[in-house]
Amino acid sequence: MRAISQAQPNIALVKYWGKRDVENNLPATGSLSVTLDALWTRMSVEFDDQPGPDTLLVNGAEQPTMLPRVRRCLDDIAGAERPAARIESECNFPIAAGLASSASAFAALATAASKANGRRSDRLSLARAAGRASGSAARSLYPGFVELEVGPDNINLSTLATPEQWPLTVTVAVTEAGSKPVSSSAAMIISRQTSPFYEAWVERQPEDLSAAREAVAARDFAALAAVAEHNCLKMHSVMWSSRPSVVYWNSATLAALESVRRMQDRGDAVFFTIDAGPQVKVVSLPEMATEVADQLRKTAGVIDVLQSGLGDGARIL
Ligand code: 2P0
Repeated sequence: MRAISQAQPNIALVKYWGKRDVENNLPATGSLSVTLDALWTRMSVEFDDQPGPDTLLVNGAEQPTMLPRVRRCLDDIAGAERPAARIESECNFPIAAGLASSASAFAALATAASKANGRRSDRLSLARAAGRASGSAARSLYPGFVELEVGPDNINLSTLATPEQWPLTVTVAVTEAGSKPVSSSAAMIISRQTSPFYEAWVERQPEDLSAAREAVAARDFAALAAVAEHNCLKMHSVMWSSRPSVVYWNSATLAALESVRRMQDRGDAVFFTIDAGPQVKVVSLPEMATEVADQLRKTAGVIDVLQSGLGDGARIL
C-alpha cells in the first residue's frame, strides 16, 4: 500500500500557455521540453485501509493549499471511493518559483499513487493523469526531449531524443527564491481572455513545434536556440499584453538575458528560456557548462545557480 517515486522537472523549449478545456486541463497547443536529472521531487504515497482525510507533507511541512489539487489527482487515479492517503514529498530545489516544481510533483504523485493503489499503469496513462493535474507534469513522465501533442480530447507524448542521444546542460539562474505572485493556471485564463496576441500565439505554435522537432532530429543547436528563444519571448509577450498584465520578470531576469547575449556574441553555443517565474534557464552544450555558470554567478541580482543534465522520466524507487 506504499510506494515511493522520483520525478524530475522539465523545461519547455516550445511552451504550453493556455488551455483548450479548463475542466479537463487540456492544453490549447502542443509543447516540447527537456526533462532534467539533477533536480528532483521524491514522493511517498501510502494508502490506509479505509477512507478518511488525506495528509500532505512537503519538505516536512503541511501544505493545506496544495491539498485540494493533490486530492483530485488521487481520486482520478484511485477512484473517489479510495482510502485515505498519506503523502510525503521532498524536493531539492525551490518550489512554486517558476522551476517547474508542479511538473515533477504531479509526475511523481501519479507514479507513486498508481503503484500504491496496486495498478499496473503504462507510462502514457500516468502522463495523462499527471497532465490533468498540471499540464506540464505529463512531460516529466518521459526522458530527454519530449513532445506533447494535443489530440481532439487527449494528449499524446513521445521522446524525440534520449539524454544519451543529445546530452545538453541546463543552467538555472535563480533570481528570486520566493513563490510567484500569480499561478500559471490563473495567468493562462487571464491571457486567453484578454491578450490581443493570444490567438496568434496558438495559431503559430505548430510552426515552432515543427522547427524544434526538426532541430532535435538534426541535433542542430543553433536552430533549436533560435526557435526556443523566439517561442519564449512570444509567450511572455502574451503574458505582458494581458489585462491585468502578467510580468514574472525582475531586473535580474533581464540582466541574465544580457549575460546570455554577451556569450552568444562571443560565439558560445548557449540560449535562454524563461517560464512562469523570474528564473532564467540557459541551455548549452556540456562543454560550455562551467563558463555559463561562471557568467551567471557574476550577473547582478542572481542569487543562486543550479545546473543539470538531461534525465529520465518519473520512476518508482
Ligand atoms: C511550460 N509553463 O510549458 C509552461 C511555460 C510555464 C511557462 O506549463 O495550469 O503548472 O497546472 O496545467 O503546468 C506551467 O503551467 O499549469 C507551465 P497547469 P502548469 O512549461
